Order: sequence, then C-alpha cells, then structure tokens
Amino acid sequence: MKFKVMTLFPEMILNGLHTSIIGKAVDNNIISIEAVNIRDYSSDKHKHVDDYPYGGGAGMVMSAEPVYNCYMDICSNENTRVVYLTPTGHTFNQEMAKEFAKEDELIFLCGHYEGIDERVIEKIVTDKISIGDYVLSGGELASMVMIDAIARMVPGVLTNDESGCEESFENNLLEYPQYTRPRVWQGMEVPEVLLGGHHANISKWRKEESIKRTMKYRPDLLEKAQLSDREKQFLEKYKINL
Ligand code: 6GU
Repeated sequence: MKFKVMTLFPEMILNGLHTSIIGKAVDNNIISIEAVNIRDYSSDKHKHVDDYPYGGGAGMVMSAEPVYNCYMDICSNENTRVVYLTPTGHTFNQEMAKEFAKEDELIFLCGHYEGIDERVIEKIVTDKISIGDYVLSGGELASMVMIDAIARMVPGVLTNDESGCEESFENNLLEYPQYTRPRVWQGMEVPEVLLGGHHANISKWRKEESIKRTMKYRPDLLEKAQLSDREKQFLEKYKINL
C-alpha cells in the first residue's frame, strides 16, 4: 500500500513513521510512505503558500493553487481517495482504519494556519477526517496517527504474534490486562488463573476483564458489543457490584 502525504513539513512525517512496526513494514516494501512539500508547488517567487482570509479575521489561509498543483503532480490514479485532516471531519475509528487498509493508495492533505481555501478541498478531497475532539496545530500528527492505524491493518504488516484480532475495539471491547514475569512484583501477584495454563478458563477470565474495563472506561462502546447470554449475566452482576 502506498501512502502519499501533502504537507508543509515532510520531514515530520518521515521522521515519525520510520521506527517499530511501521518502519519495518516500509523496509520490507509492504507499504511505502512518501511526503511531498506543498511549498515546492508555489508559483510565487518567494514560495508563499498562504494569504489573508477574505472577510477578514485572524491568521492566514493556505492558497488553493499550490495544493492543487501538488495533487496533480503526485496523483497517478484519479480514483485514489484523498483524506483531508481537519477537526471539522468525521471522527476516525478502528473500523475506518480497516476500511482504508483495503485501498492500494491513499493521499493525505495536511493543512496549517487557519485552514485551506475551501475550493481546492471541494475539488480534490474525498474524505474529511478528524482524530478526536481537540485542536492540533496542523494535520501532520493526525495523518501520522491515521497512517499508523491503517498500516497495521494491511496484510503482512503485523506478524501472527502481533495479530490485530485480540486488540482493543475488536467487537467494541477494550483489551484485557497483560502480565509478565516476575510472578510477584512489589507485593502484587499475577492473577492465579493465568498461571495454570487452562486455556478455556484463561479465555473466560480475559473476556470478563475486557467487559469490566469497557464498562468502567467506555460504557458507550459496550452498548454495541456482541455478548453471549452468560457474558450479559456477568455484566449485570458486575454493574450491581460497582
Ligand atoms: Cl485531523 N487536524 C487538526 N488540525 N486538529 C485536529 C484534527 C485534525 N483532529 C483533531 N484535531
């Protein structure tokens, strides 16, 4: 899968995505990440990419033309989805990460200042996405968050041991707690059930811990989770004892 990022700070993207699992996937040619500087497409002799907003107000707005020229240069297929990172978009989630991971190529457009001239957004953008209810200084960190989440859903990026099927948000539940050696640390013991190697009991305990955690931290998710009758009973009992 090819990720192409249109940005004023290409080094930020490249530096941020070349370690750990994503860096390895790049080295193994499973994915590629290209960052293109919008400033290189300014036709202005001073390489300006922004201007004053019509109607007045604080700050500057990124001009349509350099963004459009950049897009025309890097776009090899007009069916490629173009994601604009903006707090005014739909909120990104794991389900969207899995959907985007099916594409062969994705283009990300990162804005700065007070935003980008709406006309170029209308012309080239297919998806407007926010990564949560807070404001960032620019779209770069948001695009990096999306690329990380999408790339790990691309087949071959995670190994079998790292598989994405027992993680948080699978079936709308948060992941259960994990423990490693030593068995006792600062007087705190690893839960007994994990020491015995009884796989059915371990699975049952993990599922129940997932349900408890989701109830405590994300009750909104729990409403969408598919639970068995036994798990529903467990949840009701847990709620009473809260
Ligand atoms: Cl995608 N961009 C910016 N600038 N701020 C954000 C965001 C995106 N998502 C949440 N806050």
